[in-house]
Amino acid sequence: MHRIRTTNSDPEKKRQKKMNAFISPTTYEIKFHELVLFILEKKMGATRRTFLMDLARKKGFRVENELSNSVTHIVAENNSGSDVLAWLKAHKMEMTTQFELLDVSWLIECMKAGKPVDTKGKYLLMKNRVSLANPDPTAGTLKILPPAVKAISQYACQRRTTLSNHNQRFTDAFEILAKNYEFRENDGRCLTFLRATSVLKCLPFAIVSMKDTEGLPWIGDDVKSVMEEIIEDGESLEVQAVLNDERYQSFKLFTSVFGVGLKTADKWYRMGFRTLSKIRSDKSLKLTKMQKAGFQYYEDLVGCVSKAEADAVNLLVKEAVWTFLPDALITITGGFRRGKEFGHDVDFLITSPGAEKEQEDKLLQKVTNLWEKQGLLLYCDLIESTFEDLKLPSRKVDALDHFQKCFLILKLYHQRGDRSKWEVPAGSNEPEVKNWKAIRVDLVVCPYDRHAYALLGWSGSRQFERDLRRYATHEKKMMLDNHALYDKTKRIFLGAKTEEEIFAHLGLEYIEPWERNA
Ligand code: DCT
Ligand code: MG
Repeated sequence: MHRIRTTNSDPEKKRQKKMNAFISPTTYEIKFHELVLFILEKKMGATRRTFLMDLARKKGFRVENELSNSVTHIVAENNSGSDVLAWLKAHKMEMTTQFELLDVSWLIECMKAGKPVDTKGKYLLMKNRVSLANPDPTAGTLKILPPAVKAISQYACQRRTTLSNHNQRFTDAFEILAKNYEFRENDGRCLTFLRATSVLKCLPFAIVSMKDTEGLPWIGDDVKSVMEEIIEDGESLEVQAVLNDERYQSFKLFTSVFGVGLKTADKWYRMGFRTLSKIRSDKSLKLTKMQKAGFQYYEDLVGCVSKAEADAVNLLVKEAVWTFLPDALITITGGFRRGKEFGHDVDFLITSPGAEKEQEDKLLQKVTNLWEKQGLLLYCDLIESTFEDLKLPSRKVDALDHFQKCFLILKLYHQRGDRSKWEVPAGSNEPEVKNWKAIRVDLVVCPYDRHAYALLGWSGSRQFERDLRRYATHEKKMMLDNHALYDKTKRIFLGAKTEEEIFAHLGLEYIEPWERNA
Protein backbone atom coordinates (compact mmCIF):
# COMPACT_ATOMS: atom_id res chain seq x y z
CA MET A 1 0.00 0.00 0.00
CA HIS A 2 1.19 3.54 -0.75
CA ARG A 3 0.41 6.54 1.31
CA ILE A 4 0.41 10.12 0.17
CA ARG A 5 0.48 13.33 2.06
CA THR A 6 -1.86 15.95 0.69
CA THR A 7 0.03 19.09 -0.27
CA ASN A 8 -0.57 22.42 -1.90
CA SER A 9 2.10 24.00 -4.04
CA ASP A 10 0.49 26.84 -6.05
CA PRO A 11 1.81 30.11 -4.62
CA GLU A 12 -0.17 32.39 -6.97
CA LYS A 13 -3.70 31.40 -6.17
CA LYS A 14 -3.96 32.71 -2.66
CA ARG A 15 -7.61 31.98 -2.32
CA GLN A 16 -7.22 28.44 -3.49
CA LYS A 17 -4.27 28.04 -1.16
CA LYS A 18 -6.47 29.10 1.70
CA MET A 19 -9.10 26.63 0.66
CA ASN A 20 -6.56 23.88 0.27
CA ALA A 21 -5.39 24.58 3.79
CA PHE A 22 -8.70 23.08 4.86
CA ILE A 23 -7.76 19.84 3.25
CA SER A 24 -6.80 17.56 6.03
CA PRO A 25 -3.04 16.96 6.06
CA THR A 26 -3.69 13.48 7.35
CA THR A 27 -2.34 10.65 5.24
CA TYR A 28 -4.95 8.41 3.67
CA GLU A 29 -4.41 5.00 2.24
CA ILE A 30 -4.75 4.90 -1.54
CA LYS A 31 -6.89 1.92 -2.47
CA PHE A 32 -7.46 2.60 -6.15
CA HIS A 33 -4.12 3.04 -7.84
CA GLU A 34 -5.41 3.02 -11.42
CA LEU A 35 -7.23 6.36 -11.02
CA VAL A 36 -5.86 9.84 -10.45
CA LEU A 37 -8.60 12.46 -10.06
CA PHE A 38 -8.65 16.19 -10.58
CA ILE A 39 -11.76 18.15 -9.62
CA LEU A 40 -12.44 21.34 -11.54
CA GLU A 41 -13.33 24.36 -9.41
CA LYS A 42 -15.04 26.28 -12.25
CA LYS A 43 -18.79 26.57 -11.60
CA MET A 44 -18.47 24.13 -8.67
CA GLY A 45 -16.97 26.58 -6.21
CA ALA A 46 -13.98 26.21 -3.94
CA THR A 47 -15.80 25.04 -0.82
CA ARG A 48 -17.64 22.20 -2.52
CA ARG A 49 -14.50 21.24 -4.41
CA THR A 50 -12.48 21.02 -1.19
CA PHE A 51 -15.21 18.97 0.46
CA LEU A 52 -15.35 16.51 -2.45
CA MET A 53 -11.57 16.22 -2.67
CA ASP A 54 -11.30 15.38 1.00
CA LEU A 55 -14.15 12.91 0.85
CA ALA A 56 -12.67 11.13 -2.17
CA ARG A 57 -9.28 10.90 -0.46
CA LYS A 58 -10.88 9.44 2.65
CA LYS A 59 -12.50 6.81 0.45
CA GLY A 60 -9.12 5.78 -0.93
CA PHE A 61 -8.99 7.78 -4.17
CA ARG A 62 -5.93 9.65 -5.26
CA VAL A 63 -6.90 13.28 -5.87
CA GLU A 64 -4.47 15.87 -7.18
CA ASN A 65 -4.60 19.51 -6.09
CA GLU A 66 -3.45 20.57 -9.53
CA LEU A 67 -3.82 19.21 -13.01
CA SER A 68 -0.75 17.20 -13.93
CA ASN A 69 0.40 14.50 -16.32
CA SER A 70 -0.62 11.78 -13.95
CA VAL A 71 -4.35 12.71 -13.93
CA THR A 72 -6.62 10.09 -15.48
CA HIS A 73 -10.09 11.46 -14.62
CA ILE A 74 -11.24 15.11 -14.61
CA VAL A 75 -14.46 15.73 -12.69
CA ALA A 76 -16.61 18.82 -13.32
CA GLU A 77 -20.03 20.14 -12.24
CA ASN A 78 -22.45 22.21 -14.29
CA ASN A 79 -20.02 22.13 -17.20
CA SER A 80 -20.39 20.50 -20.59
CA GLY A 81 -17.51 18.61 -22.17
CA SER A 82 -16.73 21.53 -24.43
CA ASP A 83 -16.82 23.93 -21.44
CA VAL A 84 -14.13 21.87 -19.76
CA LEU A 85 -12.06 21.63 -22.93
CA ALA A 86 -12.31 25.40 -23.38
CA TRP A 87 -11.13 25.88 -19.80
CA LEU A 88 -8.20 23.53 -20.34
CA LYS A 89 -7.33 25.33 -23.57
CA ALA A 90 -7.57 28.74 -21.93
CA HIS A 91 -5.20 27.53 -19.22
CA LYS A 92 -2.78 26.44 -21.95
CA MET A 93 -2.58 22.95 -20.55
CA GLU A 94 0.28 21.25 -22.33
CA MET A 95 0.05 17.68 -21.35
CA THR A 96 1.13 14.41 -22.76
CA THR A 97 -1.40 12.40 -20.89
CA GLN A 98 -5.02 11.49 -21.67
CA PHE A 99 -7.98 11.52 -19.41
CA GLU A 100 -11.70 11.05 -19.16
CA LEU A 101 -13.96 14.04 -18.59
CA LEU A 102 -16.70 13.15 -16.10
CA ASP A 103 -19.68 14.77 -14.49
CA VAL A 104 -19.70 15.12 -10.71
CA SER A 105 -22.57 12.58 -10.58
CA TRP A 106 -19.96 9.90 -11.37
CA LEU A 107 -17.87 10.93 -8.36
CA ILE A 108 -20.93 10.92 -6.13
CA GLU A 109 -21.81 7.38 -7.29
CA CYS A 110 -18.22 6.35 -6.50
CA MET A 111 -18.51 7.86 -3.01
CA LYS A 112 -21.74 5.93 -2.41
CA ALA A 113 -20.22 2.69 -3.68
CA GLY A 114 -16.95 3.27 -1.78
CA LYS A 115 -15.07 2.31 -4.96
CA PRO A 116 -14.76 3.47 -8.57
CA VAL A 117 -17.90 2.81 -10.59
CA ASP A 118 -17.96 2.30 -14.33
CA THR A 119 -17.54 5.52 -16.32
CA LYS A 120 -20.67 4.70 -18.32
CA GLY A 121 -22.32 6.92 -20.97
CA LYS A 122 -24.37 9.19 -18.70
CA TYR A 123 -21.39 10.30 -16.63
CA LEU A 124 -19.04 11.00 -19.50
CA LEU A 125 -18.83 14.59 -20.68
CA MET A 126 -16.90 13.46 -23.76
CA LYS A 127 -17.32 10.04 -25.37
CA ASN A 128 -13.61 9.46 -25.83
CA ARG A 129 -10.55 9.97 -23.75
CA VAL A 130 -8.98 13.35 -24.38
CA SER A 131 -5.36 14.21 -25.01
CA LEU A 132 -3.83 17.64 -25.19
CA ALA A 133 -0.58 16.27 -26.51
CA ASN A 134 -0.93 16.07 -30.29
CA PRO A 135 -3.04 18.93 -31.55
CA ASP A 136 -5.51 17.82 -34.16
CA PRO A 137 -6.91 20.55 -36.46
CA THR A 138 -10.31 18.87 -36.53
CA ALA A 139 -10.69 19.27 -32.80
CA GLY A 140 -9.16 22.65 -32.09
CA THR A 141 -5.96 21.97 -30.19
CA LEU A 142 -7.33 18.74 -28.86
CA LYS A 143 -7.12 15.22 -30.09
CA ILE A 144 -9.67 12.54 -29.37
CA LEU A 145 -8.08 9.17 -28.72
CA PRO A 146 -9.35 5.60 -28.75
CA PRO A 147 -10.67 4.69 -25.30
CA ALA A 148 -8.14 2.11 -24.22
CA VAL A 149 -4.84 3.85 -24.99
CA LYS A 150 -3.17 5.56 -22.05
CA ALA A 151 0.00 7.61 -22.19
CA ILE A 152 2.84 5.11 -22.10
CA SER A 153 6.35 6.06 -21.12
CA GLN A 154 9.36 5.23 -23.26
CA TYR A 155 10.99 3.93 -20.05
CA ALA A 156 10.08 0.45 -18.79
CA CYS A 157 10.62 1.69 -15.22
CA GLN A 158 7.61 3.99 -15.66
CA ARG A 159 5.35 1.20 -16.85
CA ARG A 160 3.67 -1.54 -14.86
CA THR A 161 4.25 -4.83 -16.66
CA THR A 162 2.71 -7.91 -15.11
CA LEU A 163 2.93 -11.43 -16.49
CA SER A 164 -0.42 -11.21 -18.24
CA ASN A 165 0.59 -10.51 -21.80
CA HIS A 166 -2.30 -9.69 -24.14
CA ASN A 167 -0.06 -9.44 -27.18
CA GLN A 168 1.89 -12.66 -27.16
CA ARG A 169 1.41 -13.31 -30.87
CA PHE A 170 3.45 -10.16 -31.53
CA THR A 171 5.94 -10.42 -28.67
CA ASP A 172 6.83 -14.06 -29.49
CA ALA A 173 7.60 -12.95 -33.04
CA PHE A 174 9.65 -9.94 -31.88
CA GLU A 175 11.64 -12.10 -29.45
CA ILE A 176 12.62 -14.46 -32.26
CA LEU A 177 13.77 -11.53 -34.40
CA ALA A 178 15.64 -9.96 -31.46
CA LYS A 179 17.43 -13.25 -30.76
CA ASN A 180 18.42 -13.54 -34.41
CA TYR A 181 19.84 -10.00 -34.39
CA GLU A 182 21.70 -10.83 -31.18
CA PHE A 183 23.19 -13.90 -32.91
CA ARG A 184 24.22 -11.63 -35.78
CA GLU A 185 25.64 -9.10 -33.31
CA ASN A 186 23.35 -6.38 -34.61
CA ASP A 187 22.77 -4.74 -31.23
CA GLY A 188 20.75 -1.82 -32.59
CA ARG A 189 18.08 -3.91 -34.29
CA CYS A 190 18.08 -6.38 -31.41
CA LEU A 191 17.24 -3.53 -29.03
CA THR A 192 14.56 -2.22 -31.42
CA PHE A 193 12.62 -5.46 -31.10
CA LEU A 194 13.32 -5.92 -27.38
CA ARG A 195 11.95 -2.45 -26.66
CA ALA A 196 8.87 -3.03 -28.79
CA THR A 197 8.31 -6.37 -27.01
CA SER A 198 8.54 -4.65 -23.67
CA VAL A 199 6.02 -1.94 -24.63
CA LEU A 200 3.44 -4.43 -25.94
CA LYS A 201 3.78 -6.56 -22.79
CA CYS A 202 2.55 -3.70 -20.60
CA LEU A 203 -0.63 -3.02 -22.57
CA PRO A 204 -3.88 -3.90 -20.78
CA PHE A 205 -5.52 -4.86 -24.10
CA ALA A 206 -4.82 -6.94 -27.21
CA ILE A 207 -3.86 -5.00 -30.31
CA VAL A 208 -6.25 -5.87 -33.14
CA SER A 209 -5.46 -3.16 -35.66
CA MET A 210 -2.55 -0.85 -36.34
CA LYS A 211 -4.66 2.07 -35.12
CA ASP A 212 -4.26 0.63 -31.61
CA THR A 213 -0.51 1.32 -31.76
CA GLU A 214 -0.94 5.09 -32.18
CA GLY A 215 1.03 7.00 -29.60
CA LEU A 216 2.99 3.96 -28.37
CA PRO A 217 6.74 4.48 -27.93
CA TRP A 218 9.32 2.32 -29.74
CA ILE A 219 6.91 1.11 -32.43
CA GLY A 220 8.87 2.18 -35.50
CA ASP A 221 8.47 1.21 -39.15
CA ASP A 222 10.36 -2.13 -38.90
CA VAL A 223 8.25 -3.19 -35.95
CA LYS A 224 5.05 -2.00 -37.62
CA SER A 225 5.64 -3.98 -40.79
CA VAL A 226 5.98 -7.22 -38.78
CA MET A 227 2.82 -6.38 -36.84
CA GLU A 228 0.88 -5.58 -40.00
CA GLU A 229 1.78 -8.95 -41.47
CA ILE A 230 0.70 -10.76 -38.29
CA ILE A 231 -2.59 -8.86 -38.18
CA GLU A 232 -3.31 -9.53 -41.85
CA ASP A 233 -1.91 -13.04 -42.38
CA GLY A 234 -1.58 -14.44 -38.87
CA GLU A 235 2.20 -14.80 -39.24
CA SER A 236 5.28 -12.95 -40.41
CA LEU A 237 7.35 -14.21 -43.33
CA GLU A 238 10.47 -12.68 -41.79
CA VAL A 239 9.93 -14.63 -38.59
CA GLN A 240 9.24 -17.85 -40.53
CA ALA A 241 12.46 -17.31 -42.48
CA VAL A 242 14.44 -16.90 -39.25
CA LEU A 243 12.91 -20.05 -37.74
CA ASN A 244 13.90 -22.01 -40.84
CA ASP A 245 17.39 -20.51 -40.97
CA GLU A 246 20.11 -23.09 -40.28
CA ARG A 247 22.41 -20.61 -38.58
CA TYR A 248 19.64 -19.42 -36.24
CA GLN A 249 18.66 -23.01 -35.39
CA SER A 250 22.28 -23.99 -34.68
CA PHE A 251 23.00 -20.91 -32.55
CA LYS A 252 19.82 -21.47 -30.57
CA LEU A 253 20.79 -25.09 -29.96
CA PHE A 254 24.45 -24.41 -29.09
CA THR A 255 23.70 -21.50 -26.74
CA SER A 256 21.20 -23.67 -24.89
CA VAL A 257 24.25 -25.39 -23.39
CA PHE A 258 25.37 -23.80 -20.08
CA GLY A 259 28.69 -22.03 -20.71
CA VAL A 260 28.26 -21.57 -24.46
CA GLY A 261 28.08 -17.97 -25.66
CA LEU A 262 28.01 -16.38 -29.09
CA LYS A 263 31.76 -16.78 -29.69
CA THR A 264 31.72 -20.55 -29.16
CA ALA A 265 28.47 -21.01 -31.06
CA ASP A 266 29.95 -19.14 -34.01
CA LYS A 267 33.12 -21.25 -33.88
CA TRP A 268 31.22 -24.54 -33.85
CA TYR A 269 28.93 -23.37 -36.63
CA ARG A 270 31.90 -22.40 -38.80
CA MET A 271 33.49 -25.78 -38.08
CA GLY A 272 30.40 -27.35 -39.62
CA PHE A 273 28.72 -28.68 -36.47
CA ARG A 274 24.92 -28.73 -36.52
CA THR A 275 24.03 -31.12 -33.66
CA LEU A 276 25.03 -31.42 -30.01
CA SER A 277 25.71 -35.15 -30.28
CA LYS A 278 28.45 -34.52 -32.87
CA ILE A 279 30.05 -31.93 -30.57
CA ARG A 280 29.74 -34.23 -27.56
CA SER A 281 31.49 -37.08 -29.33
CA ASP A 282 34.28 -35.00 -30.89
CA LYS A 283 37.27 -35.67 -28.65
CA SER A 284 39.43 -33.03 -30.35
CA LEU A 285 37.25 -30.15 -29.11
CA LYS A 286 38.53 -28.34 -26.04
CA LEU A 287 35.61 -27.61 -23.74
CA THR A 288 35.74 -25.33 -20.71
CA LYS A 289 34.87 -26.71 -17.28
CA MET A 290 31.57 -24.86 -17.53
CA GLN A 291 30.72 -26.34 -20.95
CA LYS A 292 31.62 -29.85 -19.77
CA ALA A 293 29.11 -29.44 -16.94
CA GLY A 294 26.67 -27.94 -19.43
CA PHE A 295 26.80 -31.10 -21.57
CA GLN A 296 26.83 -33.45 -18.59
CA TYR A 297 23.60 -32.04 -17.13
CA TYR A 298 22.13 -30.80 -20.40
CA GLU A 299 18.79 -32.62 -20.27
CA ASP A 300 18.03 -31.33 -16.75
CA LEU A 301 19.20 -27.78 -17.39
CA VAL A 302 17.39 -27.32 -20.69
CA GLY A 303 14.04 -28.09 -19.03
CA CYS A 304 13.05 -25.07 -16.97
CA VAL A 305 13.10 -24.80 -13.17
CA SER A 306 9.60 -24.76 -11.70
CA LYS A 307 8.42 -22.57 -8.83
CA ALA A 308 8.15 -25.68 -6.61
CA GLU A 309 11.78 -26.59 -7.41
CA ALA A 310 12.85 -22.99 -6.72
CA ASP A 311 11.12 -23.19 -3.32
CA ALA A 312 12.96 -26.43 -2.56
CA VAL A 313 16.29 -24.81 -3.50
CA ASN A 314 15.35 -21.86 -1.30
CA LEU A 315 15.15 -24.20 1.72
CA LEU A 316 18.50 -25.74 0.83
CA VAL A 317 20.15 -22.32 0.54
CA LYS A 318 18.65 -21.06 3.79
CA GLU A 319 19.69 -24.15 5.71
CA ALA A 320 23.28 -23.92 4.46
CA VAL A 321 23.71 -20.14 4.80
CA TRP A 322 22.15 -19.99 8.28
CA THR A 323 24.62 -22.65 9.46
CA PHE A 324 27.34 -20.01 9.10
CA LEU A 325 25.47 -16.70 9.34
CA PRO A 326 22.28 -17.12 11.38
CA ASP A 327 21.15 -13.52 10.86
CA ALA A 328 21.53 -13.56 7.09
CA LEU A 329 18.68 -12.24 4.93
CA ILE A 330 18.15 -14.51 1.95
CA THR A 331 15.93 -13.35 -0.91
CA ILE A 332 14.96 -15.09 -4.12
CA THR A 333 15.55 -12.54 -6.87
CA GLY A 334 15.32 -12.76 -10.68
CA GLY A 335 12.23 -14.08 -12.42
CA PHE A 336 10.83 -15.92 -9.40
CA ARG A 337 10.67 -12.68 -7.39
CA ARG A 338 8.68 -11.22 -10.29
CA GLY A 339 6.13 -14.03 -9.91
CA LYS A 340 7.23 -16.27 -12.78
CA GLU A 341 6.23 -19.95 -12.58
CA PHE A 342 9.33 -21.11 -14.48
CA GLY A 343 12.89 -19.87 -14.91
CA HIS A 344 16.21 -20.97 -16.34
CA ASP A 345 17.88 -20.70 -12.93
CA VAL A 346 17.20 -19.65 -9.33
CA ASP A 347 18.82 -16.39 -8.21
CA PHE A 348 19.51 -15.47 -4.58
CA LEU A 349 20.74 -12.36 -2.83
CA ILE A 350 22.32 -12.78 0.59
CA THR A 351 23.25 -10.11 3.10
CA SER A 352 23.77 -9.95 6.83
CA PRO A 353 23.19 -6.96 9.12
CA GLY A 354 25.66 -8.19 11.73
CA ALA A 355 28.43 -9.93 9.78
CA GLU A 356 32.02 -8.67 9.73
CA LYS A 357 33.45 -8.16 6.26
CA GLU A 358 35.63 -11.24 6.71
CA GLN A 359 32.67 -13.47 7.62
CA GLU A 360 30.82 -12.13 4.61
CA ASP A 361 33.80 -12.81 2.31
CA LYS A 362 34.10 -16.42 3.46
CA LEU A 363 30.42 -17.29 3.35
CA LEU A 364 30.12 -18.65 -0.19
CA GLN A 365 33.24 -20.75 0.18
CA LYS A 366 31.86 -22.32 3.36
CA VAL A 367 28.42 -22.91 1.88
CA THR A 368 29.77 -24.56 -1.27
CA ASN A 369 32.19 -26.68 0.78
CA LEU A 370 29.26 -27.93 2.83
CA TRP A 371 27.30 -28.86 -0.29
CA GLU A 372 30.36 -30.57 -1.71
CA LYS A 373 30.57 -32.72 1.42
CA GLN A 374 26.86 -33.49 1.14
CA GLY A 375 27.35 -34.51 -2.48
CA LEU A 376 25.05 -31.76 -3.74
CA LEU A 377 27.57 -29.62 -5.61
CA LEU A 378 27.72 -30.58 -9.28
CA TYR A 379 29.45 -27.43 -10.52
CA CYS A 380 30.80 -24.28 -8.87
CA ASP A 381 32.34 -21.10 -10.22
CA LEU A 382 33.11 -18.72 -7.36
CA ILE A 383 33.86 -15.11 -8.28
CA GLU A 384 35.59 -12.98 -5.67
CA SER A 385 34.32 -9.52 -4.81
CA THR A 386 35.92 -6.51 -6.46
CA PHE A 387 33.52 -4.16 -4.68
CA GLU A 388 34.91 -0.83 -3.49
CA ASP A 389 32.94 1.49 -1.28
CA LEU A 390 33.45 4.73 -3.19
CA LYS A 391 33.50 3.43 -6.75
CA LEU A 392 31.16 5.43 -9.02
CA PRO A 393 28.32 3.44 -10.56
CA SER A 394 29.14 1.89 -13.90
CA ARG A 395 28.15 3.72 -17.09
CA LYS A 396 27.51 0.46 -18.90
CA VAL A 397 23.85 -0.50 -18.99
CA ASP A 398 24.59 -4.25 -18.99
CA ALA A 399 27.63 -4.29 -16.69
CA LEU A 400 27.88 -7.14 -14.19
CA ASP A 401 28.26 -6.07 -10.57
CA HIS A 402 31.32 -6.37 -8.30
CA PHE A 403 29.78 -8.41 -5.48
CA GLN A 404 31.05 -11.83 -4.54
CA LYS A 405 28.94 -14.45 -6.30
CA CYS A 406 28.88 -18.03 -7.43
CA PHE A 407 27.33 -19.72 -10.41
CA LEU A 408 26.36 -23.25 -9.40
CA ILE A 409 24.73 -26.43 -10.50
CA LEU A 410 23.13 -28.15 -7.52
CA LYS A 411 21.75 -31.62 -7.18
CA LEU A 412 18.15 -31.32 -6.06
CA TYR A 413 16.65 -34.57 -4.83
CA HIS A 414 12.99 -35.12 -5.63
CA GLN A 415 10.72 -34.38 -2.69
CA ARG A 416 9.10 -37.17 -0.72
CA GLY A 417 5.76 -36.41 -2.34
CA ASP A 418 7.18 -37.17 -5.81
CA ARG A 419 8.84 -40.47 -4.84
CA SER A 420 6.45 -42.42 -7.04
CA LYS A 421 8.21 -40.73 -9.95
CA TRP A 422 11.46 -42.55 -9.32
CA GLU A 423 11.06 -45.20 -6.64
CA VAL A 424 11.79 -48.66 -7.96
CA PRO A 425 9.58 -51.45 -6.63
CA ALA A 426 11.48 -53.97 -4.47
CA GLY A 427 12.77 -56.93 -6.45
CA SER A 428 12.39 -55.15 -9.74
CA ASN A 429 15.11 -55.71 -12.33
CA GLU A 430 14.71 -52.25 -13.80
CA PRO A 431 17.78 -50.03 -13.53
CA GLU A 432 17.54 -47.52 -10.71
CA VAL A 433 15.79 -44.37 -11.86
CA LYS A 434 17.57 -41.06 -11.29
CA ASN A 435 16.06 -39.43 -8.20
CA TRP A 436 17.41 -35.90 -8.59
CA LYS A 437 17.55 -32.99 -10.98
CA ALA A 438 20.45 -30.66 -11.76
CA ILE A 439 19.46 -27.03 -11.14
CA ARG A 440 21.30 -23.80 -12.03
CA VAL A 441 21.63 -21.55 -8.99
CA ASP A 442 23.23 -18.10 -8.65
CA LEU A 443 24.19 -16.80 -5.21
CA VAL A 444 25.23 -13.17 -4.66
CA VAL A 445 26.49 -11.69 -1.38
CA CYS A 446 26.37 -7.93 -0.82
CA PRO A 447 27.23 -5.60 2.08
CA TYR A 448 24.15 -4.82 4.17
CA ASP A 449 24.15 -1.10 3.29
CA ARG A 450 23.95 -1.96 -0.44
CA HIS A 451 21.17 -4.48 -0.09
CA ALA A 452 18.43 -2.28 -1.62
CA TYR A 453 20.54 -1.54 -4.71
CA ALA A 454 21.60 -5.14 -5.18
CA LEU A 455 18.01 -6.35 -4.71
CA LEU A 456 16.68 -3.88 -7.27
CA GLY A 457 19.43 -4.84 -9.71
CA TRP A 458 19.00 -8.59 -9.36
CA SER A 459 15.22 -8.56 -9.55
CA GLY A 460 15.13 -7.63 -13.26
CA SER A 461 13.75 -7.92 -15.78
CA ARG A 462 16.75 -7.06 -17.90
CA GLN A 463 14.77 -4.52 -19.89
CA PHE A 464 13.47 -2.97 -16.67
CA GLU A 465 17.03 -2.68 -15.31
CA ARG A 466 18.33 -1.15 -18.52
CA ASP A 467 15.63 1.48 -18.50
CA LEU A 468 16.11 2.30 -14.81
CA ARG A 469 19.73 3.13 -15.57
CA ARG A 470 18.87 4.95 -18.78
CA TYR A 471 16.22 6.95 -16.91
CA ALA A 472 18.67 7.84 -14.12
CA THR A 473 21.28 9.02 -16.64
CA HIS A 474 19.10 10.92 -19.08
CA GLU A 475 16.28 12.25 -16.93
CA LYS A 476 18.00 12.79 -13.59
CA LYS A 477 21.72 13.25 -14.30
CA MET A 478 22.37 10.39 -11.91
CA MET A 479 24.31 7.14 -12.20
CA LEU A 480 22.70 3.91 -11.04
CA ASP A 481 24.01 0.36 -10.83
CA ASN A 482 23.64 -2.65 -8.51
CA HIS A 483 25.83 -0.98 -5.86
CA ALA A 484 24.79 2.66 -5.63
CA LEU A 485 23.08 5.77 -6.96
CA TYR A 486 25.20 8.85 -7.56
CA ASP A 487 23.80 12.34 -8.11
CA LYS A 488 26.15 14.04 -10.57
CA THR A 489 24.73 17.52 -9.99
CA LYS A 490 25.09 17.38 -6.22
CA ARG A 491 28.14 15.09 -6.42
CA ILE A 492 26.84 12.81 -3.68
CA PHE A 493 25.92 9.16 -3.26
CA LEU A 494 22.28 8.63 -2.30
CA GLY A 495 21.87 5.93 0.30
CA ALA A 496 18.79 3.72 0.44
CA LYS A 497 17.50 1.11 2.86
CA THR A 498 14.66 -0.06 0.63
CA GLU A 499 13.80 -0.27 -3.05
CA GLU A 500 11.03 2.27 -2.41
CA GLU A 501 13.68 4.80 -1.37
CA ILE A 502 15.60 4.27 -4.61
CA PHE A 503 12.49 4.88 -6.71
CA ALA A 504 11.82 8.00 -4.60
CA HIS A 505 15.41 9.30 -5.16
CA LEU A 506 14.77 8.90 -8.88
CA GLY A 507 11.40 10.65 -8.67
CA LEU A 508 9.67 7.48 -9.89
CA GLU A 509 6.45 5.92 -8.68
CA TYR A 510 7.21 2.65 -6.92
CA ILE A 511 6.82 -0.40 -9.16
CA GLU A 512 6.28 -3.72 -7.39
CA PRO A 513 8.54 -6.64 -8.42
CA TRP A 514 5.65 -8.44 -10.18
CA GLU A 515 5.06 -5.28 -12.23
CA ARG A 516 8.66 -5.31 -13.52
CA ASN A 517 8.19 -8.04 -16.13
CA ALA A 518 9.09 -5.63 -18.91
N1 DCT B 1 20.46 -9.01 -14.81
C1 DCT B 1 20.74 -7.78 -15.39
N2 DCT B 1 21.65 -7.70 -16.39
C2 DCT B 1 22.27 -8.81 -16.84
C3 DCT B 1 21.99 -10.06 -16.27
C4 DCT B 1 21.07 -10.13 -15.25
O1 DCT B 1 20.18 -6.78 -15.00
N3 DCT B 1 23.16 -8.69 -17.82
C5 DCT B 1 19.49 -9.07 -13.73
C6 DCT B 1 18.09 -9.15 -14.25
C7 DCT B 1 17.52 -10.39 -13.73
C8 DCT B 1 18.53 -10.95 -12.76
O2 DCT B 1 19.72 -10.22 -12.96
C9 DCT B 1 18.72 -12.41 -12.93
O3 DCT B 1 19.13 -12.73 -14.24
P1 DCT B 1 18.54 -13.97 -15.02
O4 DCT B 1 18.47 -15.15 -14.15
O5 DCT B 1 19.32 -14.09 -16.29
O6 DCT B 1 17.10 -13.44 -15.43
P2 DCT B 1 15.67 -13.85 -14.89
O7 DCT B 1 14.84 -12.65 -15.06
O8 DCT B 1 15.75 -14.46 -13.54
O9 DCT B 1 15.21 -14.90 -15.97
P3 DCT B 1 15.07 -16.49 -15.83
O10 DCT B 1 13.69 -16.69 -15.34
O11 DCT B 1 15.26 -17.02 -17.20
O12 DCT B 1 16.10 -16.98 -14.88
MG1 MG C 1 16.94 -16.16 -13.11
